[in-house]
Amino acid sequence: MTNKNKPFSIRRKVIKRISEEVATAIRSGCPPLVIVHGGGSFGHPLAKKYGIHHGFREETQLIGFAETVQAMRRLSGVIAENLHTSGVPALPLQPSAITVQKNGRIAVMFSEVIEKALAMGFTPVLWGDAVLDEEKRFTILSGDQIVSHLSAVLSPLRVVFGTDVDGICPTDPKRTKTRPFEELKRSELEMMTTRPSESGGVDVTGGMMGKLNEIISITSRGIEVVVTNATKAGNILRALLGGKVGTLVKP
Ligand code: IP8
Repeated sequence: MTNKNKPFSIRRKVIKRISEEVATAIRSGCPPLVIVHGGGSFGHPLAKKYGIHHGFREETQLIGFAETVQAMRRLSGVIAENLHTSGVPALPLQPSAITVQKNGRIAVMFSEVIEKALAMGFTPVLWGDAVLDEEKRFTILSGDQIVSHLSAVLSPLRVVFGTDVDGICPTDPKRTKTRPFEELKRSELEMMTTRPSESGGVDVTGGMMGKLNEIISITSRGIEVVVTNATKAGNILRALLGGKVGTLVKP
């Protein structure tokens, strides 16, 4: 949804198309949805510039933390507006306002508001954010960790990861020609020793490797995960409607 190599760049056409696919999925009977997006070219460059992911070290980082939170509000605002235009009642819920971490993992997340919003028919939207931390004072919370945490709370039928590659591949698809696995068991994912592809551009939360680790924890709760290429039209829609597109990771 952003160009990670260029700070504050939005891929408007991609956001618009994905919003329309989400709207079509909901109209076609997709169960209630929670949307979580990453930091892209809004969160990561600022987090890196001020070292927010390393924790609090000096006063000058405070403005950087605040700027990161604000940049993420701007990105999520664009996403929410596109969803609204498509007819989705997207409700932005700022993770830094409902979460405290402990050493980089979620210690408290006030998820009751998410559950209540879902029950009313809203589509809650959360995002990777800069958040306060009991040990590091503050740090970066990835969208992937939010998804993993919420899947324990909400027990979804399926989790869909929209990326810019075709699925989980044996080698880095951005460097070598390779095809994604159609299906993987969690045990196979755990055993995969080859280094997975790293996401391009600046990423302070572990790129594809961070995602795979969260996928392992989601599938360990009995929830299936689909990793698909969201830059290709129709994939998000098909994945939301239960189709096989990209890699399906079975518990
Ligand atoms: O892109 C990181 O979220 P992610 C959020 O899901 C920030 O890892 C603020 C860098």
